[in-house]
Amino acid sequence: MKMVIAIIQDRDWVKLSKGLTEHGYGVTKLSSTGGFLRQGNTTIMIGVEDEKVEDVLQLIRDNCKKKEIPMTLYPPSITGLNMTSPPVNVTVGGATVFVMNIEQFHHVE
Ligand code: 2BA
Ligand code: 2BA
Repeated sequence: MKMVIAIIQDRDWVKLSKGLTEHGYGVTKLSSTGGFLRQGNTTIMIGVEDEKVEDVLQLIRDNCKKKEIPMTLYPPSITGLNMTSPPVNVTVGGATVFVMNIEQFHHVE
């Protein structure tokens, strides 16, 4: 058995959890914070049989693609000026994934 731990963007959680549960996987979500940007992200834990790891990774790839979103870097609230800089495309998304061996799994009734 493996434990897949993935750090994903908050915005990808709803779609990914839907995909995982529809495929019969158990998943637990933790609210987390990235140490570099110090912004919220989402950490998920998925306990799966070894042979299902690749399927889980594919669901993560399908639902956590990197994407370019337009962002205004210097809004008036920061510059204090009554003008907005043109939006620039910023790349966000993807996932950071760890796969760990699990020695034992118990579901206590
Ligand atoms: P939940 O995901 O909210 O699941 C609550 C209950 O719903 C589960 O109870 C199970 O009976 C059912 N369930 C969950 N996912 C399902 C699915 N894909 N298809 C059909 N039924 C599903 P428990 O199995 O006792 O799990 C309690 C909580 O433990 C879960 O809350 C989840 O947070 C965590 N969990 C369970 N299995 C997990 C796993 N393999 N990996 C990570 N977390 C798991
Ligand atoms: P990513 O590498 O895609 O990482 C996204 C988030 O995944 C990270 O958020 C962190 O919460 C988690 N993460 C990444 N690598 C990890 C690891 N080895 N162990 C545990 N957690 C890990 P942030 O820390 O806020 O980082 C956001 C983005 O900033 C990163 O995207 C990366 O592009 C950049 N970055 C992070 N640390 C950096 C550093 N020391 N120097 C330069 N750029 C950095």
